[in-house]
Amino acid sequence: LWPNPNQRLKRSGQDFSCQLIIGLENVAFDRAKFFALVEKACLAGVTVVQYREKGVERPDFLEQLSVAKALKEICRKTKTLFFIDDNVDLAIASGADGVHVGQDDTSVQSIVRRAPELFIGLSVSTMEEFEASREDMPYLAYIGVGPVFDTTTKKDAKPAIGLNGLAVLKAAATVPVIAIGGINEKNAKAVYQAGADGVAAISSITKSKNLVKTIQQLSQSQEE
Ligand code: TZP
Ligand code: MG
Repeated sequence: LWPNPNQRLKRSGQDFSCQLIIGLENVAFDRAKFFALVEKACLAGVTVVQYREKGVERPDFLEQLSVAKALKEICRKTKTLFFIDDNVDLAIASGADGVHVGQDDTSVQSIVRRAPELFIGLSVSTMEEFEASREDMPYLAYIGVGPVFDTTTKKDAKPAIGLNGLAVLKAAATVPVIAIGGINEKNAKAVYQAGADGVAAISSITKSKNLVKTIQQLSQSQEE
């Protein structure tokens, strides 16, 4: 598995700090709204778009591929990183920059073997999961840590870990920590104060009434 291309890319200074996670179900399958929202969010300063289809009504692979290719084009134009949730085939086929996986998805090691050029993000909810993923760390662009707060968006979300849980995982982490779960304009500051290097959000962005302001607040970093 060595040398590690992800580490090489990581050193080129990519910014994973403000991630919009979105699928068609998050905008009630309104495609016009979906693409307009993503483009506006990219222009407003989102640094990563992660395409994630989870619902029972989710489009089939070919339809997801056409959506993903259109998203990739928006991201290319706006210099935004483009990730796919879970699906390594879709990430490869759409020319994505990265793939985000959970603890029960395709293993990090197998992604590195198959598509060494992809950035990889991994969800970590507990210290136990962190310990179990230690050997993956050198291959990761970031870990997604949470849910920090209660979320209604992910039906099978694990229990919220709170700001303390986030701080504990940040203290152990050797890669950027991207906080997720119930993060919004109001609590983002506390999330950064607890040690997050960045945030990922679905509802606070997709339901925002003022995208520019929301993304400004989600992007605030520790130096403020
Ligand atoms: N993983 C952990 S919580 C979550 C995911 C995908 C959902 C985040 O959605 P929201 O609306 O930002 O709480
Ligand atoms: Mg997953």
